[in-house]
Amino acid sequence: MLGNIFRKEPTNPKVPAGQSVTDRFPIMTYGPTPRVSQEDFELRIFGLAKERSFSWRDLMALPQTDMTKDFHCVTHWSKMDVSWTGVLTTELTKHLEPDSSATHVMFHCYGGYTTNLSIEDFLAENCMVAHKLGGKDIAVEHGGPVRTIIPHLYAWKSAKWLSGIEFMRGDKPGFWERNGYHMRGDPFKEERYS
Ligand SMILES: Nc1nc2c(c(=O)[nH]1)N[C@H]1C(S)=C(S)[C@@H](COP(=O)(O)O)O[C@H]1N2
Ligand SMILES: [Mo]
Repeated sequence: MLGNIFRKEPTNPKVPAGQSVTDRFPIMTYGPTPRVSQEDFELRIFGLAKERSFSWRDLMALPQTDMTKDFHCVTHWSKMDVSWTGVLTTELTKHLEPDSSATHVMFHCYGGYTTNLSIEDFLAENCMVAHKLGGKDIAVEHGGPVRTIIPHLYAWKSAKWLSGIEFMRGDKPGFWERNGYHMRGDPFKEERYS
């Protein structure tokens, strides 16, 4: 049919421009995979907030949330409907005392990876410190025991092997942001590189 030559494929509005959906769950890790047991895991809160730390048990004692969200990697793949369980950042922050001057956070990871977020993005709906993927402990390759999930931004903001949350005054680039990635990374605005 002639009309079809110019007709665009129907597009799913949940898939951002420039992304292709995959049914696999690729593993995207820069450098070696850090191995941390649940027993040794510690999440340290520092910078412009009262210093404290959460053990695995501390984290499990907080209210838990299940959510299913799409996962968009800047390297052009998206995995739809991934199910995570963990503690919402809004819930976690009820137990923190950030200084009113804090405007951004840096996620720190076992192995040295970092990534930055504004406080608004950190506390956005559905942002989570996650420990279950599809109802099971997150496999080490996917960031277990504990990673963040920031579903409204590209997946490099979803830090695997989380070890710390630093509250900061002003923004500072994390690992990929220092290497040319966008400071914010909204997939629906294609904020891939700066
Ligand atoms: N600590 C750490 N976190 C990380 C990364 C990494 O290399 N190290 N890669 C990021 C990138 S680019 C993506 S796409 C997602 C990939 O998560 P996955 O390996 O579970 O698919 O993790 C993000 N978090
Ligand atoms: Mo990525």
